[in-house]
Amino acid sequence: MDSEQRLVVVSNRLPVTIRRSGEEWRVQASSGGLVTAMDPILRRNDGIWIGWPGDPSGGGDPSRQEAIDRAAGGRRFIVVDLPERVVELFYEGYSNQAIWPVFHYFPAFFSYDPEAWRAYIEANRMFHDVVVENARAGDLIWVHDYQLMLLPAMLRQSLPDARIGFFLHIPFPSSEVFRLLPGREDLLQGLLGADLIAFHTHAHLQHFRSALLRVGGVESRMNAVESAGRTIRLEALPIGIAPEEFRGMLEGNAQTRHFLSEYEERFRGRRIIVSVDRLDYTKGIPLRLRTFRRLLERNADLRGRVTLIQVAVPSREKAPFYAQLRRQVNELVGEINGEYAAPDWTPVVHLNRGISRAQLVALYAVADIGWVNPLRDGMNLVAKEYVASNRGGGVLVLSELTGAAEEMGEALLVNPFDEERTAEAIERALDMPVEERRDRMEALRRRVERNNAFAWSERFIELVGEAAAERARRVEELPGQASPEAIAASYRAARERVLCFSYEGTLAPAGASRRQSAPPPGLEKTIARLAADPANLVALISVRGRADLEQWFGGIPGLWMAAEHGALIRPGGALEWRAAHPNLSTEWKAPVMSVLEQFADRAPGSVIDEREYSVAWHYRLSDPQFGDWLAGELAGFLERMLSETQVSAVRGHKCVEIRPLWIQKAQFVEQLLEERPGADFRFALGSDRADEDVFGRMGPRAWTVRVGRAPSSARFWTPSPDDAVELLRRMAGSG
Ligand code: GDG
Repeated sequence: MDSEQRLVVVSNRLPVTIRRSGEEWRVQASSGGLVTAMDPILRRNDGIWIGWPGDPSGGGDPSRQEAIDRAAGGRRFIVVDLPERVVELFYEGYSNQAIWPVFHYFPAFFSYDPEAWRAYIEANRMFHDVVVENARAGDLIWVHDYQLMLLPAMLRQSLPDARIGFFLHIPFPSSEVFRLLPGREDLLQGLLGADLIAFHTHAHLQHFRSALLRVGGVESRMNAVESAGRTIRLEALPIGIAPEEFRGMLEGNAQTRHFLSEYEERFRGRRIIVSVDRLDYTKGIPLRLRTFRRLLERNADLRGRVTLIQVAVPSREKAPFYAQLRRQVNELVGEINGEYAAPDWTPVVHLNRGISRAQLVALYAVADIGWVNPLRDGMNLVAKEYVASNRGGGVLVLSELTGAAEEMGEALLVNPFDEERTAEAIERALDMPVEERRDRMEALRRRVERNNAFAWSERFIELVGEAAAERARRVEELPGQASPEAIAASYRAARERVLCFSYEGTLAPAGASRRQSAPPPGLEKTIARLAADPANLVALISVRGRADLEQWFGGIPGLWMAAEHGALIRPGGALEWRAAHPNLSTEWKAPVMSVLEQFADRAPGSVIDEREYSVAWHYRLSDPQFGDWLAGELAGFLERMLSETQVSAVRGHKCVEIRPLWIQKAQFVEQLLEERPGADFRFALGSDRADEDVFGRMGPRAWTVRVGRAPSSARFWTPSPDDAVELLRRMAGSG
């Protein structure tokens, strides 16, 4: 990052816990994957970190900030004070009892309380307020994790130009599971406020895209999605660690070296297996213990020779299931040790507490096996830390249900639910020849070093920068918002006018049937008023057939109408319709209809709309993913089938249109302009790709307005068909 760009990290927890102890404030570093990854980056980037300090009771005491600043050592921490009730409902409630279990595929552990959902919104709002208060122009705001999924959109509202990135540290589940969550649409919309949304793996990213489509109805591309006129970049960016810290501690830290020699001495002649986790039901601790018991059961020779050292840091102790897990783990450890321990050997050394970093690194270094067993994990940093601390002789046994497994193929990958084969993998690791161990470890080590935390964060920051710059460029290219006053004033001042409106999606809803796209109340009257002014030439272009247009607008004298995209035209003042082209062959329709019928049968909810010169297949109500896939198949099939004809199949929004090549809206517009060559007010309203031609033909000084904000050759935009109708009303009222 260059020097004037400041990094603002926002996460639920600050990397420190601050508690009052008598008159004093105690500041203690906290552990966990996010802290491990972000702390070195913050130190490098001279940034600020905004988060909750882990204690609800400190708000308003200035001495607290002093204590934090003293402990921060050059970093800047800014506190979000969350009231106790909010912490309970937002953090322990919706975050940890709804999102956490659902995102980790534990729907049975999921519970929902509407009160907790409201607190989640409230807490995100509180984070928003603190960020907005502290943000400076040019900051890059990096929002972390599942507790703050609404924050990007809240920030986008208040800071429309801010550069915002979001990283999800936990898995994003299949849309089938994601949809269990009440609040799911809001979570998706919340994320879409960012410039970049990143996940650990491509699988998580694909699940997110599928949730966007199936839950949010939002289509996306492989690495981008459009929302509210912005392009949001999507990426898979596996997090790394700072490997040199581990090596540095092993080489130069006196404490670490002290523990190392102590452990080497204590476990001499024994093989060591190490595992380190937060005590969480996703980490697979009971399954590991059962597997270890099985290992001892079937290998009498390992008894007395292998020790499992298990560090399980207590976590979320107030939440249900965690106390139960703790009991279960203690019981299993008791059973195994009770059954197999000898006076000079304890099979499982279980530490139900955090240990110092120096101890941790020394343990990693002495361990013959690092055993990482989660039932689901976004990434898992312990696997990488074990590799970074290993001296070449160890073996990593890694659950394939972690994000880390995607990058760590040289580990022995296991399915933790399959106790038998996992036990076999441990046996294999224990027996593995030293060369193989070294080769595998070396390949892993190289990758852990290369894909480190700095490379990860630099890439993230770079991508947010790119995406934000692209957004800024597009904002400049986007049409400006239409001002009804300015348009009405220009209308009033003009002597002769041409007004041309597309219909579906512009003045009325786009629908597959006549009923769905019936005109909104009052539209006919407004158009009639405009058409009644002899200075005006007013025209309407629709997808629908002539009968519908006749019925809706046929009574308006002087109105020009084009049906079926311009295939049939009724000039102003005429009573008859005429085809826009002499070549009226419709022989192609019968074979096309029979193909369409087959496709419609395959996609429940889809409908065929047959008109005189064109046909469309709509699948708005069908399964979106299947519908899109089938539309691709259909368009491809028809393209081959119609290759020798003057007819083409075009994919539109949730539909495939089949129509002769000679049908073009722009020709109709040409005709209108020829009718009124002296018009000093030209106005066009449209909303889809075909309308771009219309805007182009109207000329550079015309009032061209697109409904919906998106890149367009129109000069202006207006939000919805209702606003477009309102615009016409303003003109009609000012003539
Ligand atoms: C989330 C995602 C993702 C653990 N015990 C001690 C200790 N630790 C440190 C480890 C490691 C960190 O805590 C745990 O990180 P994980 O990645 O294993 O797991 P989560 O906390 O669940 O993290 C995870 C991560 O975010 C990052 O994106 O990988 O999938 O769930 O750094 O070393 N540190 C010390 N003493 C301990 O007793 N000092």
